[in-house]
Amino acid sequence: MVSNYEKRLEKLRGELARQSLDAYLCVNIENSNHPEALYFSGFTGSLSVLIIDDKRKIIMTDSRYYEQVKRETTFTLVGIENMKTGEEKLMELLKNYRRVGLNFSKISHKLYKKFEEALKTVEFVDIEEIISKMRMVKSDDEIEKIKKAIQVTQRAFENSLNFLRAGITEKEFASRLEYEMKLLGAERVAFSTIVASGYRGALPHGRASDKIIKDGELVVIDFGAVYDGYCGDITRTVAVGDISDKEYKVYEIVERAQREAIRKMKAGMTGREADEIARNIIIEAGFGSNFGHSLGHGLGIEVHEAPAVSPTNTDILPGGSVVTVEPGIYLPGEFGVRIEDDVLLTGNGALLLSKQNNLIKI
Ligand SMILES: [Mn+2]
Repeated sequence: MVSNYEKRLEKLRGELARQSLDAYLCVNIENSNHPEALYFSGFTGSLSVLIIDDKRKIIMTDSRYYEQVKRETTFTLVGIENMKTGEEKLMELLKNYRRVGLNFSKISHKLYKKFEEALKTVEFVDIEEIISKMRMVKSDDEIEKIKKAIQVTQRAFENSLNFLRAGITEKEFASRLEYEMKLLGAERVAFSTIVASGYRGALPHGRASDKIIKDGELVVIDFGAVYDGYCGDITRTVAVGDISDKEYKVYEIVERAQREAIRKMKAGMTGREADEIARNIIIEAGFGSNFGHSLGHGLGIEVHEAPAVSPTNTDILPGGSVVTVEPGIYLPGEFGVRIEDDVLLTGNGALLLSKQNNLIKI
């Protein structure tokens, strides 16, 4: 049976040939956890260099990871004894290629300059778009992993809800939620948990602070677990005690915008068209200027990846992509509301991967 990794390599090799590239390079040194190292090889360590050409698939790493490489990948291991000899070996492996493709957005300027300096006859070509197009369309095993990450994310929230009440700080709730994610098997959190209560809810990315959650506040909680290398990403806005009519009204608008977007979205639409479904509802309700961010983003190995579900994305959202749907309304000095669920896009529509809730009141 051909593994998913073999399928990805075959596709990559096809792309390399089309672009007259001799090899693909992924340098996972300075930006640990380079998503492509996991995507193409299955390797989860913090240091690796991948070189893939039409025949070979090489992984370079140091002795901390020799055993792990054997367990996780089918790549040929080239050991790095120290950084100096490691660099020499790498330059030696690359020097006979004419054109090498790599993702320019994932390499530091410093390291890139070093490559140019040492390998004057090699042309480096940016293949960010090719890689991102490949990664947008999830394989079955990736969808299963994302589902599992979302499940852990959602269950952790359910398990921590009875801890949420007036009188505790945002950080205390965030810690509880993150603890429950870990308890359910999350390897880490996908991003710093957002708990933004009352007026802080108007900060779309308000990380949990020392603020005490008060009775009568809306609390925006945005959280995600990483499971088996893949991310979940969910936002719930919870009412602690009695909230005002205005807060109910705004919540209802965001909810309607989100439900409608999920009901109408499908593969083949552009990112802008999908974004507009929710945005138009919010504009018509008179809150257009209070929804500053895009409707959603791709979800996978990275918590924010392609495709963007945004007013500026005129490209088509492909079938098999997993995206978030997260409209929000933010009223500075007052409160904020955001509701986020994750969907798999198909030609027939958007399949919900998370479980929607009605307004949760505590
Ligand atoms: Mn998100």
